[in-house]
Amino acid sequence: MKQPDVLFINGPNLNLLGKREPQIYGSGSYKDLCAFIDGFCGGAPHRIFQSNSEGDIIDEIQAAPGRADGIVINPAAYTHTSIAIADALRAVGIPYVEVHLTDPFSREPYRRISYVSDRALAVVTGLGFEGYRKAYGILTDSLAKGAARPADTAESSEPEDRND
Ligand code: CA2
Repeated sequence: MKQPDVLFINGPNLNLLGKREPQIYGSGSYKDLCAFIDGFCGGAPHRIFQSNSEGDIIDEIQAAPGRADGIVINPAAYTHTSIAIADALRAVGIPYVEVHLTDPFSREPYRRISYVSDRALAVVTGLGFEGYRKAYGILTDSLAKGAARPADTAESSEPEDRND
């Protein structure tokens, strides 16, 4: 069977990993995280995307149908604020797993809400980099068992690049 193509999305400030607050987020850099992801994906197709901009993350999610079979997303602080990112994930209908380096739900009260959790296949928290491997395993196992893929959820074949 074809190996699933997985899109990893990392939200704002994760590019600072290793440079600030190592006591919270660990000492590994963002480059180290990308190398870790590349390592456990082996030869399987994947793409890693990071942005500090909510709109760019939404554009990446909207571009995913036809390119990715599943998404592993750490929306970072947008987890707790962005109905727009949650709407984009819901709109494209691609299976996704939410991952966090820390356990935001046991931190400050303002981190206890996630707008993306309710539709996630799973939410992986508190495992540092290892959480990405766990999230990838959950996602790929679920895809192998037939979790909905973009083609399965598409309701029409209307042109996609119109703005009207
Ligand atoms: O634990 C996680 O993965 C978070 O998604 C990280 C977010 C935070 O807002 C969420 O509540 C939980 C913050 C990412 C910022 O990463 C930094 C890394 C180094 C230095 C400063 C921030």
